[in-house]
Amino acid sequence: MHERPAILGGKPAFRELIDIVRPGLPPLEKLRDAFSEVLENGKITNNSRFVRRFEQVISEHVDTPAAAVANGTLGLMLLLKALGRGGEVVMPSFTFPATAHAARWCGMAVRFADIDPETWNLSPEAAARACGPDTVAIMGVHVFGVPCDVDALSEVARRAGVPLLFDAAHAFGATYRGRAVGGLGQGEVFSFHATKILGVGEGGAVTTADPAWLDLVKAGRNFGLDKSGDCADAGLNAKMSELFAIIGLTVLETFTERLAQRRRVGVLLRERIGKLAGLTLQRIPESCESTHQNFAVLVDATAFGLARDELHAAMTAENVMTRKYFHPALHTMSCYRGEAAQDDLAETERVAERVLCFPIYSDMTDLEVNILVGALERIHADRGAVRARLREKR
Ligand code: T4K
Repeated sequence: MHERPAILGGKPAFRELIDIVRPGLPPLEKLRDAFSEVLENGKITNNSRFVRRFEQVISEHVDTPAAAVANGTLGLMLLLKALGRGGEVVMPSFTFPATAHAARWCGMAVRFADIDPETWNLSPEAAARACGPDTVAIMGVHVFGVPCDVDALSEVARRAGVPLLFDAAHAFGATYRGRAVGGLGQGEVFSFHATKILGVGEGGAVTTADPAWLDLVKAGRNFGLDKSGDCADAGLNAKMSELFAIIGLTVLETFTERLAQRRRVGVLLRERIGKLAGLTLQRIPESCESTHQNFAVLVDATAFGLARDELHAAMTAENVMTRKYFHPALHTMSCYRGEAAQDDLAETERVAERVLCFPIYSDMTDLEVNILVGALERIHADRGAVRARLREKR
């Protein structure tokens, strides 16, 4: 007889809970010299040597000038503030709240447009429909590290006469038609949160080829102070810490290898998990290289035999952390429900109601992949009994 899923009394797949994310932080000895230098000379913040070096290396990676910031959310706010006016920003609702919150904090309205049913990224057709006289920007999100349809969105933005921006929080290292994410929109924003592929703790970067925007972001991260000591606008304190920049520089030394490892793990998970009936993978267009920031599937309750939340409960019993990124969709959240015009967001709702993310790390071993997939297969094989047990528990 095959082993039973943990939810039916079998042994959990993992002895202890495995996190959805395992940051790839460097060992202390790699950081010691630079940390000591900073702790001894006291230059721990205010865009000193390591932050400046970090943003230089980031800009070399993406071939676009960069400004380091304290986190991705503040980066989004500073980029939107550089547009300099109110109006409406067209964006997907299938994203992390930070994308919309940034616009809200800048006094801009949010106009949600639907996503592509296969890539789960902002649909160019829906974005075109959502653009109107108040639109001041289109903000795509490279969801889970899969680049948006940049060419089609560029055309929509060109026709609407507004800039195309990207929330690239998940996508440092991703490419679109051989070009690095970071240089695809007129402005893009990375997150270097601990959970991200280039995770430093807290951090982010705004990349833009527009020198005026770059100056505004750089002034904006430092209270709005310009070189003459004047504040043309009310800025923020969005400076990155030197200590996080040191971690970032050290992580960057091995970033290319880690990204390649992660892609290998991503492809393996896709091959294995994609075979199970009722689980749909995010489409990665051939022209793109994803970062595999998150490994997400859509769970079709009928075809898989369990609904998304049932699978989540069964995986939790196996000591596997899963997450519903991004559920609930933003337009259903209390703070956006009242937002004026709403498009038809049917695909967003379909995806948000079914999505489930599984652990993925650059250093995930083949054994870990086997154990994880094995648990999933056992749950699928016993889906009828699993469902009955979960219903009893309710
Ligand atoms: N745009 C998009 C599309 C985003 O996804 C995000 C952030 C942003 C913008 C804003 O960027 P930042 O302002 O954050 O730079 C996490 C992150 O806090 C957030 O950065 C991220 N997206 C979002 C998708 O996920 P939680 O609430 O899910 O994290 P938490 O604390 O539950 O941890 C998740 C997993 O990570 C666990 O397995 C534990 C592990 N972990 C977490 C932390 C904080 C670690 O191993 N180490 C850590 O230090 O939000």
